[in-house]
This record gives sequence, C-alpha cells and structure tokens, in this order.
Amino acid sequence: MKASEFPDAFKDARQKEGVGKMNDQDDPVTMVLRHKEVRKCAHQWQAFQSGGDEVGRIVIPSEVKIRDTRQIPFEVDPPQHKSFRDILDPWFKRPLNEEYSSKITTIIEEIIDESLKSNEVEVVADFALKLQSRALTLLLNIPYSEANLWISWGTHVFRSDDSDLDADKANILYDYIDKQIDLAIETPSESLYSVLLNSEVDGEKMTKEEVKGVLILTFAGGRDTVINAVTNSIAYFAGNPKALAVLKEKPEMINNAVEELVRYFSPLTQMGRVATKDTHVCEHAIKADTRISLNWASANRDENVFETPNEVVLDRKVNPHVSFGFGTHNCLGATHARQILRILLAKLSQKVTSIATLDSKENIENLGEFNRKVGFDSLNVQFKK
Ligand code: HEM
Ligand code: EMZ
Repeated sequence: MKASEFPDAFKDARQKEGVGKMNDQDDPVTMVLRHKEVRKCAHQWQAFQSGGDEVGRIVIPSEVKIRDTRQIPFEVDPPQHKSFRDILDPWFKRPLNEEYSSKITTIIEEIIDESLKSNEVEVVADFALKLQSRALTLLLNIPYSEANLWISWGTHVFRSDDSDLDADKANILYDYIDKQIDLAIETPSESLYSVLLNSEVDGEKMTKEEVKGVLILTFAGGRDTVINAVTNSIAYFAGNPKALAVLKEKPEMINNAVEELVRYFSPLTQMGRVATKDTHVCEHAIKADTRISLNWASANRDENVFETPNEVVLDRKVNPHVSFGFGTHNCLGATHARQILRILLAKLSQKVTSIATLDSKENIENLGEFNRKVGFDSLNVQFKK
C-alpha cells in the first residue's frame, strides 16, 4: 500500500449491519458506523452519555485504570457542559486573531526551513510533534521554551511503545499539570491556567481538579490528533506531488483542502458513549450501561453521503465530515487545529516542490476484526525546494 493511502476499514460492516463490535478490556463496544446514525447518537446525550461515574470509560481504549480526573468539558453532559463551554469557547477561538496566526506561521516556517536543509526527516518526531508542541504554547499562552519538555514526552501522553495504557507515563503529565497549577496560584499570569483559576462556573470558582481536567484534555486530546493530521498530510503530498503545485497556484483552495484531508484521515477514529437505558441503534439492541462508539472514521467514508469517499478531492465542496465530532461535544480545539493545517498547507506549497518518501511504518489500530490505519509510527522523507 502507498504510504498516502488510508483504506476504509469499516465498509462491509457499515453497509451490511450499520454497526461493528469490538472488545476492549472486557467492556465491549458497539461501534456506530453510518454517518446518519453517528450524528443522531451524538445528539442523544440523554440516551448516550459522556459524563457518568466511571471517569475515562468513554475513551477507547478505556482509560478507567489510568485516570481519576474527569476531563472537562469532554466528560460532562448538558446542562453543566454548557457552563464550561461558555468559559472555554472564547479562549479557544483566539487562534483566529492575527497575532496568533502570525506566530503559528513563524513556527511552521522555521520547521519547514530546517527540514529543507536535511537529507532525511522523520516526520512524526522531528516535524509533527515539534509543530504540535510549539503551537500548544500559543493555545496555553505560556513561554515558547516550555515546548521542549513536552517534545521529550513523545507523541502520546498515555501510550508508550510497550503499552496502550501506560500509567507511569500518564502520571508524568498529571504531576506536571498539578505543579503548573500551583505555580499559577503563586504567581498569576495571562496563561490558560490562571484564566481558569479565576473563572466562575455557575457562580462558583473553578476548582483545581476542574482546571486539571481541562488541561489534561488539552494536552491529551490535542496531541496525537494533530500529530496524525500533520504527518498524514505530508504523506499525502509526498504521494501526490502535483497537489503542492495546485495549492501554490490556487491558495483559495486551501480551506477546502484542509477539510478534505481531515475527512479522509479522520485523525480520531472514534469516541465512546455509555447507554443510560435499553435502546436500539440500526435495529441492534443496546443494553443499559454498555458502550457504543461514534465512529467518525467510518461515517466519513459513508457512500450515502460522500461521492468517491475513498478519494481525496482537494476541492470537495459539500463536505459534512465529522472528524471534529458533531453536536454537543464538537471539538473545542478545531479552530487551533485548522489554523495549523491551513498555514502548513500554505507554507508547504510556497516553499516545497516535492517530498520523497524514504521509509514508513504504519500505525494500525486493532479494533476487534477491524484494523484501521490511523497514522504512522514513523515516516522518513526528504523535502525538496
Ligand atoms: C473534542 C477530534 C484537535 C480539544 C473532539 C471530538 C473529536 C475531536 C472527534 C469529539 C469527541 C466527542 O464527541 O466525544 C479532533 C481532531 C483534532 C483535534 C481530529 C485535530 C486534527 C484538538 C486540539 C485540542 C482539542 C488541538 C486542544 C488542544 C478537544 C476538546 C474536546 C474535543 C477539549 C471536547 C469538547 C467538549 O466536550 O465539548 N475532538 N480534535 N482537540 N477536542 Fe479535539
Ligand atoms: C481524550 C481524547 C479526547 C483521551 C477528544 O478526544 O483524546 C485521547 O487521545 C486521550 O487519550 O484521554 O483526551
């Protein structure tokens, strides 16, 4: 398979059954595979909840064993969910400011220029992780130098080479965030930590535990998703060299191109919910207190919604993809992620004429009988001027 190809792992099950089953730590998941039902279930927060008592259970693989802190607003249901979103939404829209995007531009130009000087670049570690971590300093509004520490943690904060759920690694992040919260209490600044510590939700000051919950989500949720999106986009341009010239010629296509790449790659495969009562999805019985998942990756290849779903059509006009989720919990980091990707495409097309793939190792998620390529463990390329 070409490095730039990302097959649809769910086609048969989506067409025949509409659902697929997988086990995960003896807590099975019924994956909802069709676009229409994914959107419908995402709306039904009363029947399919994100909150619930068991923190970490909606993530697949479940993080129940490695996390006690509730991620906010991700593991909170309406109506409380809205109170948190009202505080967080304006902050997470800052990437639209000119000053913010010009700083992202500087970060991206520096990484591309450095990559052009090298004969071989390992994109995951030397390009995408650096870009993700450096850009995150802007989102948190803290000094740029802090990124070096996060880069040293590697691509995922809960997963390591040996384990999908690495408690020791998770503790590094939790301890770090605890320390940063205490520092922000001692010496307030303009950072996200300080802003949240001074915020009130429904008339009450946010607690340290709530602030920690937002920060864990910002570090974890915004990490491998962005790294996959950036790495896979570079694999796409390596496999489709003309696309860089097309975007250079027609920069007005870039916004559509970003949406299409994000649809095709679906950097976050799925997210779970817990059924609160006996119910049905696509005529399949779902028992109370069992898990379903909203399978964004499958919905994004639904042939009833997308023409030629397995092709990247950079100027696809109608593109109701659900890569950033749908409804209540739609991605809070989407503005930041989109700015990174738009500026990345603009600068790549201006500065790079072709990218040669030298070597690649795919990252395959094993989901029961389904094996889904979600990104790369490593991707070695050469960038050419
Ligand atoms: C929610 C995908 C980047 C923070 C979500 C959801 C998806 C998603 C599918 C919905 C989860 C659900 O319904 O349960 C992505 C993708 C990204 C990306 C594909 C990159 C290409 C980021 C970044 C951040 C972030 C950069 C922040 C640093 C969040 C938060 C939520 C969320 C806080 C929960 C929102 C809520 O519960 O109201 N993301 N994400 N994401 N994402 Fe992202
Ligand atoms: C959770 C999730 C958030 C989870 C919106 O997605 O991303 C995953 O990578 C993390 O492991 O804890 O933050």
